[in-house]
Amino acid sequence: MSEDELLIYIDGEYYPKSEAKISVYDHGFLYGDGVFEGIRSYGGVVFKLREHIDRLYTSAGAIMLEIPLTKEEMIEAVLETLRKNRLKDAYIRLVVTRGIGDLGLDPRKCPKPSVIIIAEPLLQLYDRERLEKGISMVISWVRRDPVDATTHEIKSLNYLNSILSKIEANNAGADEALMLDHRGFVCEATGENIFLVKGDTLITPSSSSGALSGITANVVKRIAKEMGLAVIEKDVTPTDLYNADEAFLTGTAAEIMPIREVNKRTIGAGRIGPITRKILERFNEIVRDPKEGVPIY
Ligand code: PXG
Repeated sequence: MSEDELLIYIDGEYYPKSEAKISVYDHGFLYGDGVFEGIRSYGGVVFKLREHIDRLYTSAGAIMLEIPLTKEEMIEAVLETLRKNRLKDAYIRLVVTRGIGDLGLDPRKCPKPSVIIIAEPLLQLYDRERLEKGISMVISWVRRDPVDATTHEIKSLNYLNSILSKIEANNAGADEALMLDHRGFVCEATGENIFLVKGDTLITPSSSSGALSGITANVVKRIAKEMGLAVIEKDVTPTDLYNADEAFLTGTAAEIMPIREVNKRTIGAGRIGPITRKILERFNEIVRDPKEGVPIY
C-alpha cells in the first residue's frame, strides 16, 4: 500500500484501493444484482446528496434489496469517505450489491448486501471548446429497456443496455448515443437525460419512456421555470429533435452538455444556443451553493 492511495469504504471498513475487493460470488458481479448512484461534490459540498440517497433507496426498494444502513448512516458514510481521503471536489460512486450467494440467481441465497463507496478527486475538466461546440450523437438501434423490464427508472447495476449503445456511438465516431424507447420515441442518452428548446419552451421525455428521473434534470427544470420558460414533459420524436432550436444533455458527470448534431442533422445553429448557455451559467452557480447540498466538513 502506498501512502497516497485512495481509501475505499466496504461494509463499514476502509481499504486502500489496491486491496479493496469483493467476492466473485457477489451477485452484483455475477448478475448485475444491485443498485448505485453517481454523485459529485463541489468545493466541499456534496451536491444534492439527500436526493441521491433517496433515489438509491427507491431503486433498492424496487428490487427488494434491503440496505443495511439507515439513510442518515449512509449520508455519514459518504461524508466520512470524503473526509478520510481529504476530498472537496470529487466524483463519488455509491454501490449496494445483493452480496455473496451461491451460483444460482435466487436473491434469497444472499443474506447480506454489501455497501461500497468510492470517492475520487475530480479535476475541473472544464473543456470550454466542447461546451461551445457541443457534442455529436447517433441514434442507437438498441432501445431503452421498457418500464415493464429492466427500466432505467431503477438505477440498477444492469447497464448493458446503455453499454451496447455506447459501443454503437464509438463505432460511428460519435461522442454519445441517443436511445429511443420501445415505441420509437426519444428517451435519453446512455447516462444522461435529454432536453430540447423550442421557442420559449423546454421539452423533455417523461419517465414513462423509461428514462431515469435525473437529479440534474430536476435542477434544470427549476432553472428554466425561474427564467420564465415553459417546461413540458411529452413524447419526443427524432424529427422533433432534429428540428429543435437547441438541445442538450444533463447528468451528474456530464453536467449540461449542448448537442451539435444527431445522425448528421445539425441542431439549431450547431453550437451552444443562448438558452442553453443561460441555463448552464445558472447551473454553475447552483452547484456551488452550500444550501443545495450537504457540507463535508
Ligand atoms: N439517465 C441514466 C440512465 C443515468 O444513468 C442520468 C440519466 C442522469 O441522472 P443524474 O441524476 O445524474 O442527473 C443517469 C446518470 C457517469 C454515469 O459517471 C452516470 C450515470 C450512470 C453511469 C455512469 O457518467 N447516471
